Amino acid sequence: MKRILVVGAGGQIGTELVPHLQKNYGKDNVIASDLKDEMVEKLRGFATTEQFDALDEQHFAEIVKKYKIDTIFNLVAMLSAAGEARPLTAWRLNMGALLNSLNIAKECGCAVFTPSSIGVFGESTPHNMTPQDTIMRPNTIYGVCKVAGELLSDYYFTRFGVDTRSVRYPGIISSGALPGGGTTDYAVEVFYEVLKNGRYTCEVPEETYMDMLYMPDALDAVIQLMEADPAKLIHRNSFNITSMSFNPRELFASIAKRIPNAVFDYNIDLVKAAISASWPNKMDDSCARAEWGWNPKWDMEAMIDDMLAAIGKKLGIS
Ligand code: AKB
Repeated sequence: MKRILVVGAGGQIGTELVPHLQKNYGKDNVIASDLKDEMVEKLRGFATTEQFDALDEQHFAEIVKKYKIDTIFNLVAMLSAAGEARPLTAWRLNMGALLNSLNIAKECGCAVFTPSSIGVFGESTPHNMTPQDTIMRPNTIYGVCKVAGELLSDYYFTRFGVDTRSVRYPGIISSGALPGGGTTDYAVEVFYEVLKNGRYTCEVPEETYMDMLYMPDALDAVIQLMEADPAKLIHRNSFNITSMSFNPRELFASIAKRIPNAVFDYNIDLVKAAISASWPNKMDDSCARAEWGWNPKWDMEAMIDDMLAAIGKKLGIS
């Protein structure tokens, strides 16, 4: 990976992945793109930036050729809860951006990284120590797109030799850009709300376990996987990865140890409740560990300390 294009770079992952890639591969070798004006404006502050619609294959291909790109990071996605409000738009966006990435990669000889998600799993999947290879029958459009995307990416690898690789991200917790439209967003929102207002109302039921990952581990995973020796990869699309699993009650109890006056209550969103109940409680990520050395560093307690410090600073509170 020497010449990198990050598509959909203005979101939660992209705004931190771009600087991380710049640090590892050089500032001039990373191009950040997005469709929305405000995202492009934000990216312009620290990266070479292009504005285009990932659904416009011709424009997308022109950018890949213009910068002699050899690796595409396709981060374009409508997330799980937002997708349920607009399923057809979610399908067109999520699958269209992936299909264009794969076709352009085939034409231009690029590698492709597209995040998959715990959203590939559903009610019939084993919920505890969810295996790498197991039942994938999601009941969200987001999950349907991610399962189709994994299959399509493997197909482009076996049929056309495109170097496609991916991880199944759990909820990603970060202090940079906010996530939007996801079921796991509560685990980020809570930090802003308790620091600003001293309270948080959660839309996910208090006993629902989900896997989570702190952003520094999520970023390391991308580089480790993309740099991994292809001969060692038994799987490609996509690897289970996780570093912590908790439910809202446990997370809030740990935050309350640091902020004793914080108040937590619940106003359950039925869509998020159904989605979160269908996802794993905890995944088995041993294949990622064995095949490319996945070894996350952050647990829940360390993550909470870091998030409170980072967001407190951002809000000018501490
Ligand atoms: C979501 O909640 O939709 C995402 C995900 C787990 O893929 N954060």
